[in-house]
Amino acid sequence: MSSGSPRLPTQEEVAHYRDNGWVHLPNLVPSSVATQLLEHAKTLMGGEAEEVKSNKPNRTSSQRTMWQDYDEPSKSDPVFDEFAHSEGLGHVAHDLLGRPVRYLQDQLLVKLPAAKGGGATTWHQDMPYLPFDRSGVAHIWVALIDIPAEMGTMRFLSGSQKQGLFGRALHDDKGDLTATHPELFDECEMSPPLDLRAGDATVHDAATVHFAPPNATDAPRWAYLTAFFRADTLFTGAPHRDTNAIPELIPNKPFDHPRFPVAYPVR
Ligand SMILES: O=C(O)CCC(=O)C(=O)O
Repeated sequence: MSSGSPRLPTQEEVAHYRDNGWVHLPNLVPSSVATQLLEHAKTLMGGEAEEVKSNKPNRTSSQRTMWQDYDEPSKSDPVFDEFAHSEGLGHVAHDLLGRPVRYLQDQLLVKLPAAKGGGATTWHQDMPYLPFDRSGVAHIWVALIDIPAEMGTMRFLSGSQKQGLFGRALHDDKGDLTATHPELFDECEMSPPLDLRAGDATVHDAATVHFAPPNATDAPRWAYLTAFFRADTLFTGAPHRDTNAIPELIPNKPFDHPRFPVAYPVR
């Protein structure tokens, strides 16, 4: 991988993350690293992200418009493997959470132009989907190209991570959180539209309510997500695609398994 580990968040950025449940990290990695990851993403997914490798049978029709997604590129591509499992990236998650962290997963999330069928990522939290007994999960979402707001950068309800959990909003027949919990949009301030440069990131807590508008440009939006969680989290035993195939995981025990290594501090 071309030189350049992620930079660490500043004290102000850490404070912003803990207070608001999200933070914008300009230049988290050099743009050359983003460009290298983009090249490898295109090799895996095709130049227009026409290859979708995930197979999620319980996905709703609205969910299918949100992204062309490719799960776990780090399993098949050494450049993603090196980046996702780097000590430097674990260190970023550690500093934001203020605790030792384990690696959870990675995913390419490409939002197609609205004119080609791409839709909004509807308002949701990630936490209700996870088989974890406690909060403290960071999603690091890196722009692999320049992503202006109109291409679909995320918006967050600041402070919503402190309000509780509001259900599996991506699957709720009643609609997303604007329909089921409209009060949240009065109680929490919405983050501003963000223009990201290649190599910039947003990081959000899995309990933070978030959304991304449809991609109003004519080019695909290329983003790469890695996720980290508190190393002392216990497994609840609930079904999840990242844990279903791992019989060694025991409910009410930590995730002591090579699939979920402690990313920082590395012993
Ligand atoms: O890429 C997107 O549009 C949304 C990503 C997201 O929901 C997440 O990272 O938790």
